[in-house]
Amino acid sequence: MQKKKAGMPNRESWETLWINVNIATMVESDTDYGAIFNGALAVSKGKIVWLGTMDELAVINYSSKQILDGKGKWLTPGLIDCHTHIIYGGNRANEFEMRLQGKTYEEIAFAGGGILSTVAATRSASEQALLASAKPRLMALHKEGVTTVEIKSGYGLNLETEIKMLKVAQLLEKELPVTIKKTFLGAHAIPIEFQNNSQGYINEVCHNILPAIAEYKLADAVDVFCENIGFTLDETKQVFEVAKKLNLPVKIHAEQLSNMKGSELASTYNALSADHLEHLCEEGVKAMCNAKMTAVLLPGAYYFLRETQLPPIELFRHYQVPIAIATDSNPGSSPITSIQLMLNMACTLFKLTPFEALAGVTVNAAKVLGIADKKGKIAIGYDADIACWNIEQPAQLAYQFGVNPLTVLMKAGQVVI
Ligand code: DI6
Ligand code: FE
Repeated sequence: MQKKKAGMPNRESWETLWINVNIATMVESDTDYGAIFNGALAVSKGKIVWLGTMDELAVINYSSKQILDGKGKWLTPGLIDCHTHIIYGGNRANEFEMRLQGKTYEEIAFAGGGILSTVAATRSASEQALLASAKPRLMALHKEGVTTVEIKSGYGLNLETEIKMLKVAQLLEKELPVTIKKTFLGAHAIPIEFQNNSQGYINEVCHNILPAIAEYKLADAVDVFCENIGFTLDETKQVFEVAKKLNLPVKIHAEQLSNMKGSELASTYNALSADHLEHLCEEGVKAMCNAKMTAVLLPGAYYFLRETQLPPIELFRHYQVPIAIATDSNPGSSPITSIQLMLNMACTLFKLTPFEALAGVTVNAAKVLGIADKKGKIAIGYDADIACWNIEQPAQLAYQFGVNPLTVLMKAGQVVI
């Protein structure tokens, strides 16, 4: 440690300094948004190294290579979409039309459409074709301030195609300045070759596909679609047991269409999150609270499937289960690539406050991805993934939809938009 000589404070030397900004730090505090008004923020080597008010900055001896004058705009953490399925072949506009004529999502799935039709299109698509169709989806999210995205596999349902999907996810990270977290969702549907033999497919997932994915280090987490059109509790448990042995954290698609108690099962594996949750009961909320899980709510799927059963928001608040919000971007139940629309829908459809909605795509979304120690907040030592918005108050991010107020996006300390 260098000693400070009296009267000669050390000179701080920074790479980039934001000045004249209001900052929604999203650091837990009694103040909404953890706001710093008329603030400044310094970045070096991809990290946030200083933040405070302009008055505090005025008494510091500093230099900065680059100065960005925010002129009163707002900074938030770069947004995090913690639940997506953006890599897939084809589209399901025909099923959308069928649903408008009265068929339900479940009926279409039981008749061999739904996820399985996307599986067929994904199996026959080349790696390059999947990359080319996923990139504009990721770009659409990125242009709205997203700097971290979780992407699930699950439209391959065999080793070859699950690997292909996860490799495309890896490639996307090289194409755009977005951190990608990859989730293996092999237990998404029962593939045609295992029709009426779900246990046979679960054996394949547990003994062949998942161990290989883990060996190739292609996944950061393991997800299961626990549902009447997906997998039973017992089948889910078998997959979680293997994930546990392989040291991979788990999460679950649960209680979307029915209450199968998937969230409670997931809580016994200290799952990162349970996602959807429209049909979750109080016991499930308590179990999630005890296991410190996060609830991921997906208003896009609720909207697109014209669901009417609301997730138990009041219970999440009561038991202090953190709430994350994500697009669930996928071809069947949420063909949506707008995180800003999700902020709006989280408030209009689920009655979250604009603050809760923003926490859902920052601090709480980071928890879901196991990166809460470096992303999702504006705090010293955190990654300098920062969005600058042309708004007068943070509630505008959820209030309006259609005009994109993003003016600058910084990823790991570099201005990328
Ligand atoms: N729940 C969902 O919302 C997506 N997968 C899942 O398990 C929907 C997948 C699809 O319909 O293609
Ligand atoms: Fe999903």
